[in-house]
Amino acid sequence: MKVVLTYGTFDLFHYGHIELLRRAKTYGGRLVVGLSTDKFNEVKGKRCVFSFDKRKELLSSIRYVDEIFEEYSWEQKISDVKRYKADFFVMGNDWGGKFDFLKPYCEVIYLPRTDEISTTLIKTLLSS
Ligand code: C2G
Repeated sequence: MKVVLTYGTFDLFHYGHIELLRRAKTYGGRLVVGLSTDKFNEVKGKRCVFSFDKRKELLSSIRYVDEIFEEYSWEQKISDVKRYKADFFVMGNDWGGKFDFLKPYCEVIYLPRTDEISTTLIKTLLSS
């Protein structure tokens, strides 16, 4: 069974996230998601509305997702690919090229983003 690996914050979960997870799952039978911890989101400069536990609870209700683990640093991906024996690493193309260092370990795929929706847009609409 092919294993697919992806990462994200998945705050204010929306169908752009679902579309990414749905398409990622088409590459293999098992989709494993590295969910950014609250601490790592600070490193990423992202202020989250929902805590890691809430974001994990929501993500684990998505049928495409088979396993969730903590993403706590930029440096953990190579060991994650090895640990989960990932065949594919899939991210939205806003990350295009950024994770090519994983190419020796698995196939790296950047999928088109779902542009009409974003967490930033939702936050803007909520604050207006
Ligand atoms: N995404 C998308 N379309 C959107 C919004 C997000 O395809 N409208 C994709 C992103 O490209 C990413 C995934 O959904 O692949 C999760 O998005 P975020 O939660 O914003 O994740 P991000 O903050 O980009 O964190 O180490 C990688 C990072 O953890 C990625």
